[in-house]
Amino acid sequence: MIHLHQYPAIWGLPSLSPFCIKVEMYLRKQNIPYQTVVEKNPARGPKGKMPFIRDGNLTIPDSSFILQHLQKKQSAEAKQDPHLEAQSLAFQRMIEEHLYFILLYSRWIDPVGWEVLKRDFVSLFPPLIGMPFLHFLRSRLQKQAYQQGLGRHSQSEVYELGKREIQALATFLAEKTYFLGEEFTTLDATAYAFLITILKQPIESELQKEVLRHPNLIGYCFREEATCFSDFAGKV
Ligand SMILES: N[C@@H](CCC(=O)N[C@@H](CS)C(=O)NCC(=O)O)C(=O)O
Repeated sequence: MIHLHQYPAIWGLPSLSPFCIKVEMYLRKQNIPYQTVVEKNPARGPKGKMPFIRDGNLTIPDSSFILQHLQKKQSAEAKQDPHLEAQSLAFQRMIEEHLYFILLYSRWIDPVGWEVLKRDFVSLFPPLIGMPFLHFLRSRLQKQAYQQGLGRHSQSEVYELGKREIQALATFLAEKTYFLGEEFTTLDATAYAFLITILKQPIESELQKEVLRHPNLIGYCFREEATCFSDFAGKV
C-alpha cells in the first residue's frame, strides 16, 4: 500500500498544496490504492517539501519523481507522440516552475491573500504555534520568490505574467476533454491541481479572475472534480 504524505485538506480542496493534489489525482485516476498521511511541517519531507510517498521500503519525494515511479510500476501511460510529449513537458514546467510562484505570491505575498491565508490556516496548527509558524513560512517563501525572480516584480506585473499563462492553458485545452486529447495524462494531473486550487481558494486575485474568464477551464475543473474528487465536489 502506498502512503501519500501530504498537507491537509482545506477550502474544499483535497490538500492545500497543488503538488499534493497532482499526486492524489494520479493515484485516483489510475485506481492505485493508497492511504493519506497528513503532514503539516515541510521539514518532515526528505527534501523539505511535500508531497512524498512511501512505497514499501522506498521513500520518494517530489511529485514528478513520484509519478515517474508510479508510471514505471504500472506501465500506465502509453507512449505519446514525441511532439505532444515535448508540449506536455513545456506546459508542466510552466505550471510547476512559474505559475506556482504566482500562486504562492497570491497567497503569501499579496496582502489580500495573506489575510485570508492567516485566517484559514492558523487553525490547522495547535494554539500559540500557528501564527508564529505562518509568519516564519511567509518570510521563507518571500525569500524563495525573490531568489526565483518573481518576487522582484510589482504586483500588477506578477499577475500580468500569470494571466498570460492561464490564457495559454485555455487556448491549448480548447474544447478537448484533456489537455493532450481524449486521454488523461500527467499534464492533466498538474494542470487540474493548479487550476482547481486557483478557482477554489477564496482569494479574489487577478489570477482567479482570469481562470473565471474561461468557460472551458471551469468546465474541465468541475467535470474532473465531479468524477475524480466527488468527495470534495461542492465543498468550500
Ligand atoms: N518540486 C516539488 C515541489 C513541491 C513544493 O513546492 N511543495 C510546497 C507546497 S506547494 C512546499 O512543501 N513548500 C514548503 C517550503 O518550500 O518551505 C514537487 O513537485 O513535489
